[in-house]
Amino acid sequence: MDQGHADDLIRGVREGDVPCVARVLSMVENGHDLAPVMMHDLYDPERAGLTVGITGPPGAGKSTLTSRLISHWRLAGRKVGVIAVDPSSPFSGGALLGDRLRMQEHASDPGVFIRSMGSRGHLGGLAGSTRDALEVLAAASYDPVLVETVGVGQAEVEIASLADLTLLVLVPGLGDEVQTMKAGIMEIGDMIVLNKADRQGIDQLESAVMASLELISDESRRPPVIRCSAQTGQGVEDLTAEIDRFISGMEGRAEMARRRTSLILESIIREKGREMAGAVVAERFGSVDEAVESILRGETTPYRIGSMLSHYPRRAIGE
Ligand SMILES: Nc1nc2c(ncn2[C@@H]2O[C@H](COP(=O)(O)OP(=O)(O)OP(=O)(O)O)[C@@H](O)[C@H]2O)c(=O)[nH]1
Ligand SMILES: [Mg+2]
Repeated sequence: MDQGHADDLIRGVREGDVPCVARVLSMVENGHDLAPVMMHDLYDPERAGLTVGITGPPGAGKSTLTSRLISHWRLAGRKVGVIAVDPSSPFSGGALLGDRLRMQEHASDPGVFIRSMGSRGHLGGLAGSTRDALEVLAAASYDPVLVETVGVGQAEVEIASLADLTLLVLVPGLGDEVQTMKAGIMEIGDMIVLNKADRQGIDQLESAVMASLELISDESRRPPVIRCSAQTGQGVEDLTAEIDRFISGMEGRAEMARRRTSLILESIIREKGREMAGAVVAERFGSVDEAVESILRGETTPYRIGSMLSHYPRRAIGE
């Protein structure tokens, strides 16, 4: 593909042409040579669209909630994008089975674009592709773009946190749900959604969450907590109202543009840092495994390799 064709695709994305959007997403996912050029052209830090990350433990009702949110914004006449990310799945492109089921009612709506992304065994890559996919869909005027990640591991949280606003979905009966929160999970969400409010145990969950939030000493940094039932729809309006409030509460667009740009740049620095360091190790030793063998033979240490990386291409300590 040449630059001319890339320009056509970029124009297509800006016009909201669905096949073009799908094509560009595939290029991003597959690490096509022209992907960075396209992203460079499409990136607009002050874009109007909002991206919303939805994360939480398996089965918390994230997809059901996503489906509710889609309905809400469709009624308001907005085009909605959805990216479903499952790091444990090698599949991508088509919707994952469960998500397809849960969001079926929207599958034939031309105003809704749903895309699944799997890891293909490369977690860092997945965060990068999701980050870029959010920008592509926003450039195609999907607003909001929702990104659902399965699970609350570091990778999933990193991915959901790439969005402008992150919802952490919790449910009654997580056992000692506060366990996970102790691991700092309360700091993930800009908003905490207590889903399955139609179930027993919702009061206990709320008390536990509130107690953990009290550990955040700066009250203004405590995320709002909203009860809802994605199944019955109860409380979903409160959630969408809170989301609207969140957006207007940020000191205008400028703050959001700065926060987003900083997240994206940090993510690219992490990704490229890993890539560059990996390439240097590969150049010197052949592979990480061979570097390990070299260390075991007493030829070097992990620290000297580290020093080599920080001084590359200059000389490292002791060389
Ligand atoms: N009672 C009740 N059940 C719900 C509610 N929301 C979702 N469920 C049910 O919980 C189950 C899991 O819902 P999903 O929406 O697939 O949950 P998820 O978090 O997307 O699950 P994964 O993507 O597999 O992590 C389904 O059987 C839903 O019908 C709710 O508010 N109340
Ligand atoms: Mg799901």
